[in-house]
Amino acid sequence: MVNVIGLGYIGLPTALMMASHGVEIIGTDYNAELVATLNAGKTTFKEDGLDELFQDALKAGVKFTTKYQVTDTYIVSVPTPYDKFSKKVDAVYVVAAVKDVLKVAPKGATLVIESTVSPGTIEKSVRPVLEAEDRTDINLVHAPERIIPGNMVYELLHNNRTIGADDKAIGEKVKELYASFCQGEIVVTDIKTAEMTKVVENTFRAVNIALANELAKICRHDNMDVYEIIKICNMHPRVNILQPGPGVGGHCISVDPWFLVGDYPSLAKVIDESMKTNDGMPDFVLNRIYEIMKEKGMTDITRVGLYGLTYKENVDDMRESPTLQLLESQERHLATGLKVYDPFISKNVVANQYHDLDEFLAAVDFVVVMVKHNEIKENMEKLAGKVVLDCHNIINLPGVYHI
Ligand code: SAJ
Repeated sequence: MVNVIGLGYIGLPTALMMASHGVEIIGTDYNAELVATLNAGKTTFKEDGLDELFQDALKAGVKFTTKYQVTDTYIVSVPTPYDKFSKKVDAVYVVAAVKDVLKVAPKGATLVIESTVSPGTIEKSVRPVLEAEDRTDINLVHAPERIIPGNMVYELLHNNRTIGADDKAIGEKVKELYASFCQGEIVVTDIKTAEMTKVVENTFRAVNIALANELAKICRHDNMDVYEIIKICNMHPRVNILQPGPGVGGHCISVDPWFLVGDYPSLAKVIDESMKTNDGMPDFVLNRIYEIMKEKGMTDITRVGLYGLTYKENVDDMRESPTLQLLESQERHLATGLKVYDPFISKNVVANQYHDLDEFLAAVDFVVVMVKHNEIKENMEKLAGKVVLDCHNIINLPGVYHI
């Protein structure tokens, strides 16, 4: 039996996927409300294919509880926040989960950590816990998750995986467990390498997006079309530039690269600058709104609306969302009034928020497309006659502004 600790964005799909592939699974979370929701047969967030997977897993006997189980294998998938000032990873939840596991884990059990951590964190923060409790019999493994919100179920099945272990034989055993559902290649390596690869993957994407964002600024300055330029460059067989946007959100690409800056401040220069470039994009968009309003002779900020609140398209996840960052920046400039709408956010989370596309569009003259949800692509004609700032180059109407 495998006890999955932490039933959030990663732990829940992982637990369900393993259960539906014949692994006996008990999921544990300290949040009693979340456990009650799952036990009432409901999932806790929206994700393509998750509800179907949940039903399969229930049929296969998956269970949810707040209690840690006595078993031979644990998978820890709890969040790893970072300290905004030092930029270092804060392994507090991982350490707390490990301590709780140690209270019940039998001798020789395997403890797999899926949570993203910076290189050396397991050595510095987790191993000392085992040593202090005299539990060096526990086998430590790091199997960083790699799935993308919006396509989690597919990616869990198909992505290649990395398993880092002290002991190759234990690594191979864990590989077998993941191979129960994972159709990708599974590489076994050491723990620190596994930690580093995960952070580097997200850093690669962050630096690439930062390049696209910087190109967008250069092109804006000299009146060139950044999208046309990136499209042509990407026709080169060895060039693959990502897309500029209104900022980088989510809990990974906008966070993990900071771990390297926090741990290696004098070495991680390109990464540091890239992160600052991406973090500066919501302000850049705010400034574009100002410029366009001036050009159009508009003065009423309450006639300007932001389309999209989530950190990316077609998900309901708002963590580190560029729109929230832009609104915060507006507030910091002692301004208010921007209207907001997102089809995926039914609760009121910000001021002046709308819950119906038509009502939202009726209330504004200027629409800023912050997120490229399918909804706006399918209703593009409704933007005709409005001033539009399209931060993703998806609106095919005359006179549209870009970042
Ligand atoms: N973005 C751009 N331009 C682009 C692509 C993305 O501005 O060309 C923005 C998005 O709008 C979004 C942010 O970047 O705000 C991040 O979105 P994303 O879809 O690129 O990635 P995440 O954060 O949802 O998921 C990433 C994935 N990592 C990589 O692709 C290297 C995923 O595989 C990881 O599992 C996940 O981070 C994680 O948990 O680490």
